[in-house]
Amino acid sequence: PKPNGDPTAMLMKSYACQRRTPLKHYNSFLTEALEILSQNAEYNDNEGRSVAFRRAASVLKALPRRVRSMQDLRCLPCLGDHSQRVIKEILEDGSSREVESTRQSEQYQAMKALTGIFGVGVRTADRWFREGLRSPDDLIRTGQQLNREQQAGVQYYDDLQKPVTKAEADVISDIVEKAVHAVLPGAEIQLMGGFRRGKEVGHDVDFLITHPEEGKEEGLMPKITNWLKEQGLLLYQKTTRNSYLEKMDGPARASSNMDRFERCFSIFKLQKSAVSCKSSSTASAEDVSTARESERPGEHQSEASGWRAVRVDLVVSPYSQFAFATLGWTGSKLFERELRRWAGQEKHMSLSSHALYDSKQNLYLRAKTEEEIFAYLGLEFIPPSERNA
Ligand code: TTP
Ligand code: MN
Ligand code: MN
Ligand code: MN
Repeated sequence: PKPNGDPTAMLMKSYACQRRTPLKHYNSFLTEALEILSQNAEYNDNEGRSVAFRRAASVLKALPRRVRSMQDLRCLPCLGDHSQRVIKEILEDGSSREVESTRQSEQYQAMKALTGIFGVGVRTADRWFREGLRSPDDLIRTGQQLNREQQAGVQYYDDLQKPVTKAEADVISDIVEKAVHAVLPGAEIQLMGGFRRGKEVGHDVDFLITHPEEGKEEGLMPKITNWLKEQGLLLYQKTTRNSYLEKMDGPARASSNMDRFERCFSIFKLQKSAVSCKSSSTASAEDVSTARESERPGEHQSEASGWRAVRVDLVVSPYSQFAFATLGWTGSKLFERELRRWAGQEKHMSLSSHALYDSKQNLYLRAKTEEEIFAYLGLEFIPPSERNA
């Protein structure tokens, strides 16, 4: 091969926000393996290692072809020794022993099951794991103390494990639009997260809501949730109010990228008939007759009923912050993380879902569109469908 090697490899930029990453790519056989190691590092509270594996996987997602030999990886950024070892083993043997033993390990499987419960993070799951608990069943069996969120998480566990389809997301979009317009005509609603990036399934449905007249959006969330409750469409909701202007009150949670919008974590009750009508798919009658008996007492069995539970996130943003909120809520999570790292390390700017601050000029930069924000950051605009880093 020529010393210059593969021209596409030469062009691979090192920040994920500098690259186009489509949803479908050529290297899932490698990225799935690296993402298991990333996930496992997260379960072990090793964030640095977790991000390193995730960045390595992300580079492979951006390649225009399948990796066939280690030669194909020359000149690629973000591939550390450990990731390269794993890739080499998969290319040579078809699988990696480290990945397979992680996948099979009791800790990995239990942490996956426990953190898979709505309202349960790594810390809580790890404490339960060390107490010998392995699954939602174990929590019920041993009568663990659960908060309201976790109770809902256990109650609707099976439903919430099932991927949400685009057809279901579209039905929920119609419902959210109806709710929002009933309480605030003129408000704007935008589908966010994975579905905005073109995913066909997701773990939840995310919405961003605003109103072109600044201030009209204040106090909107309780009105929306009350309307939904009255219609019998909400199984669970927890609203946290906007705290963006209260930053100075308490100690800033420095490394947290949680934003401070008025927001609602909820679980919707979605009628299956509404979805089969809309997507005209073949469904229902047979599904109902094959419903299995409940294995967990007190848990909703979706197969036996005409509805399922779906996780929905609602966020309300003032119009002046809408572009930043849109960028911040589109994801992917790695893409967001890389945008912020780029802003800080390369541009001496600070990006959040609320604003972009320029430390050199000492001022906040205004933006009406995502395109303007990319331009401020000196980045080529990457459309949502290519932010699947
Ligand atoms: P998620 O809904 O968690 O992820 P997703 O939609 O990309 O994927 P999935 O299909 O599994 O649902 O988050 C959506 C975006 O919201 C994500 O890009 C990051 C952003 N976000 C915040 O800005 N603040 C938060 O506190 C959280 C949880 C997410
Ligand atoms: Mn290592
Ligand atoms: Mn989502
Ligand atoms: Mn979400």
